[in-house]
Amino acid sequence: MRNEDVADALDLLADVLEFKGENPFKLRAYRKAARVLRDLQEDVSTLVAEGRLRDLPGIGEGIEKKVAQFVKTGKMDALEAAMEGVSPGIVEIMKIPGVGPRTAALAREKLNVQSVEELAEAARSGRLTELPGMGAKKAENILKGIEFMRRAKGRMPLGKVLPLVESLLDELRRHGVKNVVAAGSLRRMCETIGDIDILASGRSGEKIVRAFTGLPLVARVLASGDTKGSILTADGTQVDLRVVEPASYGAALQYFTGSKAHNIRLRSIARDRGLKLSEYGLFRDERRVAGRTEEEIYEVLGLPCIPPVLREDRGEIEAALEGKLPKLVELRDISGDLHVHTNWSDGHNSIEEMAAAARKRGYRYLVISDHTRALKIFGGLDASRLLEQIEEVKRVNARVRGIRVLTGTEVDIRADGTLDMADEVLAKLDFVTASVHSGFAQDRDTMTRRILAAIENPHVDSIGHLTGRLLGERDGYDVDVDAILRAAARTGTALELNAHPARLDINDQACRRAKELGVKVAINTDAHDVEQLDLMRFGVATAQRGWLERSDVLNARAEPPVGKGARPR
Ligand code: DGT
Ligand code: CA
Ligand code: CA
Ligand code: ZN
Repeated sequence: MRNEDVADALDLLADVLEFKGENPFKLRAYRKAARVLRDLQEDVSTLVAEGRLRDLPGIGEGIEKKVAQFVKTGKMDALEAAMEGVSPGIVEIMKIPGVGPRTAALAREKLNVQSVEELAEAARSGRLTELPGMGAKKAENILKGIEFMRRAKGRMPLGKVLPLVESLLDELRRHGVKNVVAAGSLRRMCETIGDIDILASGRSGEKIVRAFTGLPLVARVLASGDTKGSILTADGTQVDLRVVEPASYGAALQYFTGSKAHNIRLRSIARDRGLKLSEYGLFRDERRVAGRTEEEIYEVLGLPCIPPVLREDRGEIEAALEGKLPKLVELRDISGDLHVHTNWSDGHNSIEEMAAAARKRGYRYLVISDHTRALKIFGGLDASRLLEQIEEVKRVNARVRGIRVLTGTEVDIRADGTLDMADEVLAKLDFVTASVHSGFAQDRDTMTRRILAAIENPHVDSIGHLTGRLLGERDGYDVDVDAILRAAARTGTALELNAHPARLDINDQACRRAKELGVKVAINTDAHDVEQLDLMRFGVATAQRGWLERSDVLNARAEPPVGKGARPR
C-alpha cells in the first residue's frame, strides 16, 4: 500500500464526514494527517510495523489506529461507517473541481441530486442557483469542472505513470528479462498517458509473461498467454505487455512507440521505396531486410533514428530527410534551477539544504525564489523579510562550496498587473520570476494584459507557469499565449517551463513557438523540497518535445543568467 492510498482514504473520510455535517475540528485533523502522509518520504507501512506512526506531527491515537488498520487490512472501519447512506454518486460529485462536500450536501438536501449527471442537469436547467450562495457564475464553473473531469478520466499524468513503470521494468530485469522497455506515449514522454504499453523479447514468451503477472504490484491479472499479458495495479492502472521475437524487436518497438500519425508517414515512405513496414519488420517482398533494432529500420528507410519525443508527425520526418533534426537539450546540459522554494515560505528545506542538494545534482547555481506577501497562507515574504533573506543568502554563500546561491523571488502578479513587491527591492535581486496565483476567472483580455504588464517591468526576468494549468485537475486560465511570447521576445523576458509533472507549463507546443520567436525557456522545478529537484527530467522531456536545443534554454549555459547583459534589451 502506498502512502498516497492511505492519504486518499483519510481525505475521503474527512469529505464524507463533512458531507454529513460533522464537527469541522475533527475533519481538519484528518486532512492534516493526510497531507503529512502524502509528503512522507518513508513508507507508511514501515512506520506502522515499527510503531512509529505517532512520531509524525498531527497523528494521535485515533488516527494511528485507523491508519494501522487500513495498512494491515486494506479496510478502515471508521470510513465504512461514515460511508453508510452515502452513494458512490455523491463521492464522485465531491471529486469535481470546485465542488466540495458542503455543496454536495446542499444539492442533495434541496434538489435531491445523487449523481454527477443529476448535478450537471441541475446546473444546466438553472435549478442549482436556488441553492444558498450559488450564483450563475459558480454554477457555470461547476459545469466546466464536470466536463473537465470527464475529459481527464482515463488519462494519467506522466509523473504518476513513469515511476511506476520504471520500478516494474527494474523488477522484470531482475527476473532475467533482458530486453524490456516501455513503448507508446510513455516512451514519447507525452504529458498524459492513456494506457501503458510494455514490450519485451526473449526465448520463452510464456516465462516472461509469467514473471510479469507474478510481480508484487499486480492486483489482478486480466490476461495471460505466451505473447501477451495484461494486469491491473492496486490503483486500477492497466499495463499491457507484449513479447516478440528478437528478430522483430526493433520493428515492434518502432510500431508500438508510435505515434500513429508518425507511423503512417513512415509506412508510406517505405512503400515509396518498394518496401513494406509492419510491427514484424521491414520487408522487401517476403524477405525481412530490417527488424532487430529501430536504428536499422530508420537507416534502411534513409533516415536518422528520430528520437521518440519527436515522433508526432509535426515536421520531424521532413527535418530528418533534410538532415535538420534538432540536437535536443539534455538533462546533463542543465546548469542550475531558477525557481525553488525554501522554508522561508512554503518549502520544507533550508536555503543551505537546497543548495547542497542542487550541488549534488551537478548544478553550478541555484536561485532562491520564495513567494511574496500576497500568498500569505504560503508564508509569502514582505520586503523586509526578503531583504533579510538576501543577507542570509550571502552568509550561505560564504559557507557552501561548489555552488553559487543566487537571490530571487517568485513575485505574485496581482489582479491588476502590478507586482507584489516594490521595484527598489526587485532591483536588488539576481533573478525575478513573476507568476499569477489568483483571479483565474478573469477573461482572456484582462488576463493577457495583466501578464503583459508584468513582462514590461524591467526587473522581471521570467514568467512562471504561464497558464496555471494543473493536469487532471484544472485547465489553464484563458490567456493569449502568442501575445505573451511576442512581448517576451521584444523585452528579452524568459518563459518558464515549470517541470512539475502536474504543470509542464508552458507546454511542448508553446516551447516550440518560443524557440521560433527567439524567447529563451527557463526549465525550473519549482521544488518545495530537496527531492523535487529531481522533477527536472520531466521539464527537459517536455522541452525536447518542443524541439528545444541547449541554446534555447536559459539555464543550460555554464554561466547563470544574471547581471549585466544577461537580458538582451
Ligand atoms: P495513449 O495510450 O493514448 O497515451 O497513446 P499511445 O500513442 O500509447 O497509443 P496506443 O496505446 O493506442 O498505441 C500504441 C502505439 O501503437 C501507437 O502510438 C502507435 C501504434 N498504433 C496503434 N494503433 C495504430 C494504428 O491503427 N496504426 C498504426 N500505424 N499504428 C498504431
Ligand atoms: Ca499507450
Ligand atoms: Ca496501448
Ligand atoms: Zn513557485
